[in-house]
Amino acid sequence: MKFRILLIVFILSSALTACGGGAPDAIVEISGAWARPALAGSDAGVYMALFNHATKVDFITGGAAEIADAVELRLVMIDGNQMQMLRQDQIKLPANTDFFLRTGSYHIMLISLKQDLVSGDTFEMTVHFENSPDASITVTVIDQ
Ligand SMILES: [Cu+2]
Repeated sequence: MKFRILLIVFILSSALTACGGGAPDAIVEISGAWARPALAGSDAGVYMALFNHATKVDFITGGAAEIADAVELRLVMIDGNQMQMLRQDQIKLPANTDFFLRTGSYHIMLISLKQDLVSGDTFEMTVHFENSPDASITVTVIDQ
């Protein structure tokens, strides 16, 4: 009898562990997504906080936005007083921790905007990951 109760407890706890307490087993949470004001035809960086809740690394592999011709991953490199943006195939998200896309570092670049980005506006875009489901996010245009 005691053994049976232990067995049930074991099965329940395994089920909870397997699904991470109710969340899918691979999930990246995104918050505070923003972009600077920009004119149609130009490019704009998108910045955000990500939290990889998984127990293994994940990677941002790209994105999609209806308001731009293309979406690329970039890294700003400063060499002396030269600033370069290097295209990245992916951006690594360490397991179970925060990672920030920010100015002067890793970011998502919207290429050739189809519309102006005006302070206070919002737009939708999708971020793709290696292991997690696509994330649909709302980006706020902030003049900062
Ligand atoms: Cu850029």
